[in-house]
Amino acid sequence: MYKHLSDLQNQIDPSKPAKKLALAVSQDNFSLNALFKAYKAGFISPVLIGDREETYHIIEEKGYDFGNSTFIEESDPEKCVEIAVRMVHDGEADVLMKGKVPTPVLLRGVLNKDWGLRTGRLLSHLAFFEVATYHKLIAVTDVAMNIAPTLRDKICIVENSVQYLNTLGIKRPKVAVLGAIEMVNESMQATTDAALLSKMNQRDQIKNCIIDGPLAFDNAVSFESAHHKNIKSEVAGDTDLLLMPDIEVGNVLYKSLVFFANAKVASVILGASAPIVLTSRSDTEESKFYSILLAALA
Ligand code: COD
Repeated sequence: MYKHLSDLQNQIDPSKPAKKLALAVSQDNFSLNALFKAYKAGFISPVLIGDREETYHIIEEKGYDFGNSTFIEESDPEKCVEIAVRMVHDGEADVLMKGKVPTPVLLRGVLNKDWGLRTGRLLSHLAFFEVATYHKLIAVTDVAMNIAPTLRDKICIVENSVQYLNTLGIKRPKVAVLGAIEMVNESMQATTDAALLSKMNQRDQIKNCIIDGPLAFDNAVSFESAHHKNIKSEVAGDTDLLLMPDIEVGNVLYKSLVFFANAKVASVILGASAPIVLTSRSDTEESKFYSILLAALA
């Protein structure tokens, strides 16, 4: 069981070579800070793609030495994305990272039919939160990529996430499918989807996890709340993964945890041919570092 994001660093195998990471639009202070930390820790070898003057201004100001790392000069952000994505597509890099470029621009590059990172699977975003008031790391999906997932999309989102959690050694993660209430209400799509996902899991259509839902947020994360409502569930109060009904709920929860609960967060995009580090501008340097770590572990 992981309690802290820092516990994940023990999963890095120091005997394995560093993963090559392509940073698209490298003139980004926070990304470079986190990347330098990952480079020093030995698990990342960066390729910087961006505006030379602005990137080197940051690097020199901070006194960073990236050794023999490659730098590719390109001042147009969309072209930077294309270069970085193509490198990963062609197997010249193992991980893609967003620098100073809007998320949809990077994602459209990733989804490009000719040189993108499509695999035929749905791509989805997985975030890990370290919250002082919860007894272990809690994963949340999807708060940043899929806007209004259908039932079919939710199956893929759960499968991407469960596969990743299994890789981290969390053998049968407990998945709570969130709704506003814990009863099925046919007027609330989130609750009917949740019930179907639970049944599919019981019938082994979705494997390697335990799914329960609908659960309201309080019963998903608190034994007392679940007990109070007389909910009998293997998941309630001990959730490893929260499945969001849509991007708005997910994004508001993400930001509430960070801004109101002082949570630490790290995230990764799964389902592509390589892991993608897609942090938001407001994420701290520490958060970006742990996101790079998650991608290196994928
Ligand atoms: N996985 C795999 N393929 C996908 C996915 C996905 N998650 N999303 C779209 N596609 C494929 C579609 O099947 C289609 O072939 C093609 O990509 C284009 O699909 P559209 O028309 O839906 O694509 P876009 O370009 O309009 O939108 C894709 C985005 C990922 C850019 C869009 O969904 C988006 O803006 N998501 C939210 C990103 C965001 O702003 N996050 C910030 C929150 S902090």
